[in-house]
Amino acid sequence: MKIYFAGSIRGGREDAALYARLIAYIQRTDTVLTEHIGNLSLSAKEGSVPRSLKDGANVDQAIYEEDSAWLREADMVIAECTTPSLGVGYEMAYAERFGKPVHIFYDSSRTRLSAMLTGNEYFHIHPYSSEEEIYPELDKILK
Ligand code: 6K6
Repeated sequence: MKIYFAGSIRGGREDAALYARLIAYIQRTDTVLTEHIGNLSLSAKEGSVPRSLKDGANVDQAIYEEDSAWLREADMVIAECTTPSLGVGYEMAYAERFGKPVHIFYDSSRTRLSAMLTGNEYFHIHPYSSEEEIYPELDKILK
């Protein structure tokens, strides 16, 4: 399957190492379209830009166009939502609009997820209290 993995960038990079571990786990069996989410050298201030972008291009517009095309191409969306992110919230709604299955993970001891996600039965919500709980859930989802 082609998986769109979503995680916070400008919302804060506190969980970037976790994103990298989850992406590596998913990549054992499936394709992750958004490997860069786990890039530890990418800061919330976004020092680097994708290599494919030419000088002078509107970087944010290119990010939006590339990511929304990947969302339409994906078979499934998996999001780690412990660090709140406007971009990830937008992606959840975009995926719903295009009928993509959406699995949302969050650490319930660190955050209360928005009611706009927990209150929408479309989304598959997976609260966890330790990282080890995530991997068996991923196994079930990716089967
Ligand atoms: C450079 C290198 C890697 O990434 C960059 C530039 N920034 C982005 N590149 C790709 N996707 C992005 C970038 N910034 C935000 N996104 C998308 O929005 C991702 O798919 C994330 O799931 C989500 C994060 O949103 P914010 O609001 O936390 O930035």
